Amino acid sequence: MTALLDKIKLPETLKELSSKQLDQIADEVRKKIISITSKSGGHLASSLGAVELAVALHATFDSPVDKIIWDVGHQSYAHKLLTGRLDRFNTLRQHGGISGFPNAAESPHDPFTVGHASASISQALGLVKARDLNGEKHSVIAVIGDASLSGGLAFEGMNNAGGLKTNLIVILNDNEMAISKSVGAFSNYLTAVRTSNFYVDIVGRIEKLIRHFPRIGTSLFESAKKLKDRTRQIVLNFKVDVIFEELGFKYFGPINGHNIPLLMSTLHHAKDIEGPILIHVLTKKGKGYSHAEDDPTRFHGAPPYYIENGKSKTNGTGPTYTEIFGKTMLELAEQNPKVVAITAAMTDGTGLVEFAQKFPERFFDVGIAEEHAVTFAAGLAKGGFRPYVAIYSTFLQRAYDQIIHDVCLQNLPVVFAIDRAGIVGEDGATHNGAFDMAYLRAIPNMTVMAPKDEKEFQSMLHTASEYKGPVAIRYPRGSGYSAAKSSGTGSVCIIAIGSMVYPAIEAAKMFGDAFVVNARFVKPLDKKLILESVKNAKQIVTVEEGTIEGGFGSAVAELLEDEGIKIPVKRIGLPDQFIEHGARREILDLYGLSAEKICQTIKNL
Ligand SMILES: Cc1ncc(C[n+]2csc(CCOP(=O)(O)OP(=O)(O)O)c2C)c(N)n1
Repeated sequence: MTALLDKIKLPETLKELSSKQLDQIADEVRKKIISITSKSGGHLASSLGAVELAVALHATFDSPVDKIIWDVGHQSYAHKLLTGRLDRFNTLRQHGGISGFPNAAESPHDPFTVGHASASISQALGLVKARDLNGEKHSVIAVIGDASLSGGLAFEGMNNAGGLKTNLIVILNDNEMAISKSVGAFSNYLTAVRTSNFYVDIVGRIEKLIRHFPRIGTSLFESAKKLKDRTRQIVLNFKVDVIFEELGFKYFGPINGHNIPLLMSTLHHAKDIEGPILIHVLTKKGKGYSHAEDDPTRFHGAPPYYIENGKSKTNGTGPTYTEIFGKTMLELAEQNPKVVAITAAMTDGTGLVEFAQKFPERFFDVGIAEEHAVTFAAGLAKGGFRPYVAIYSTFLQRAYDQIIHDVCLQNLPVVFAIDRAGIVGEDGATHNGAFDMAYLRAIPNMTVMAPKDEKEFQSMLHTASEYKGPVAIRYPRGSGYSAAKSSGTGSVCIIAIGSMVYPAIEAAKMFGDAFVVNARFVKPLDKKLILESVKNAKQIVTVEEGTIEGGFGSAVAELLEDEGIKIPVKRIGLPDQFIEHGARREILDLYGLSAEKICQTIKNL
């Protein structure tokens, strides 16, 4: 039921509500998030943890004049519900529906379209400086999770902000979790801050006091403020050094991130303070839905589920590429003591949970730090190890210079296991792995492969363990084909790569007069195979699940041009645009990458 939510004009009216009514709003928002994600799937646990924070922010600030930036943005469902998207929220993550992440095209309340971690502070600081230069006065707020704060970009932003000394509010939403447990020294440091019991107790008392008087008078508020400042001082002097103060931020916290009056009083206070501020709020991932509280990792990004018992509604298909990767890594590690695995805060997502348990010494979760992950792998390779760096295609974009400078220039045997290459589906534009073939094939020394099915994937992973230089293996989301067979004869030669080999085979069958070449390599191209295959063709068609600009098809066209072959080439791939969210199958069909559409394109030639 959304009795109150439905009635009021959002977000403006939130300011007129009593604290009891705001609690009711939070409750209704929470129920809505659970009811919709149980059908659509989505980022439930993080969003539930940020409900009160979103209510307090919108009840305090004037979005969209004041700018609220949610880091990553997977936790922004409450923000969406409070900023004009209640009616359409039932379309969450569906094609043409509400995006699962902040999206500037969707609402003026979303300053940026986002999905990658650790960018909010830099984005906010840019807006802050633009505000100052324009002579404007509004507030700019970045909300960043404890794990996202550990990304290098966040530190770069803080470093700059602390130096510039202008008004910026950073809210550290600390739930001690990334997708799984937060890792690293910074996470340990935050634990030390959190467990400064003396301060927490005092804050608890202030909370109680304020709760008692929802519309507190100035004097009470002022004394609470003084008390808090004094307490903070004690923490500073006797408990832990608050690192944020050293970085030029005024630090407030830690405070209970589920207490709306306390959040609001702190935010009001923050509005009037000069310079950069960091408010440290403690939240619980999955708050208010017991199954998500108990298993926040599974409910970080969950498929549709039954509300009553939290069980997933989707039946497992065949083994996913991710699972095959995890299983093959165990084999490789058993065979070769030099094999090590690296993930950037995605142990579950990349299929490395079992590896981490079986080979804890040879497993490294480096946090949300893709750049570091790659350069760290370079060091391990230099030291005689065979690192497999498992990173989703979209997040590997972060580490481009590290791939070039630290791995390829040194020609080190680092294996890049690039999961979610191609269309990811419901997560949309920020998460699609559209560019890896184009961006990797430009780098000297790099070998880029893509398997057509599970078997080939396994053998590529094995081959990579013996290879002398850097290797990238890109594979799509979901399950593979057990063993797709290339086939046929005809006047059209379809040269397909990876996930598109099987649809190409289907298309060739439908068309009748075509045959398929499984290219396997994006770089170097299997020149002999391709030249041999196109010898008698009247038309060449390339198919890839990646951008058409400079991708696999471009590589084939360049090869044919270099060899003086004049057969026309039609390249089928993702168009030169950011591809929106929707079910993977639906999006592939929409952009011409289903068997039917590939066949249609060939017919049209
Ligand atoms: C650059 C980048 N790497 C990895 C991810 C995948 N990812 C999405 S959310 C998340 C964890 C975020 O944790 P935190 O910032 O603490 O927020 P919480 O979900 O706990 O609220 C990760 C690793 C990402 N979005 N961006």
